[in-house]
Amino acid sequence: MKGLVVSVLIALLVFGCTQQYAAPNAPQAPATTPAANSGLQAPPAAQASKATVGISGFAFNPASIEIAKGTTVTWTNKDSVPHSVTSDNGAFDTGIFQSGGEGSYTFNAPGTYAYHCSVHPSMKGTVVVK
Ligand SMILES: [Cu+2]
Repeated sequence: MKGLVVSVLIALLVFGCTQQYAAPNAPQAPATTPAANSGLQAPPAAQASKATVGISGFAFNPASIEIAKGTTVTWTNKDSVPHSVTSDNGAFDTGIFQSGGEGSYTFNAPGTYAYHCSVHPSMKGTVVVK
């Protein structure tokens, strides 16, 4: 009896595996272009530059940063209260994010972007995009 149970279990295991591998009859994506071009290293479409600004002690740190256009800036809230990163002229707004949260924005146009925290307007910072 015990041997039968083991046999059934093995049969189930084998069947389960076989079925798993045999079942997908889905059309395979044609492995054309990526493999064919594998020798060519395409240049990164856009340099996904990143920068980070911490928020602690009710201050942006660093308060002013200079970045290349196309850079995504991420602000990380290290305080115990919510903050936001809100453009002074309405160009962008991360919305309010909680302690431990973060907000980000990608700057695609050169310029000087002054911002503040909508919860604490005395908190100010600047992003200079070259
Ligand atoms: Cu704040």
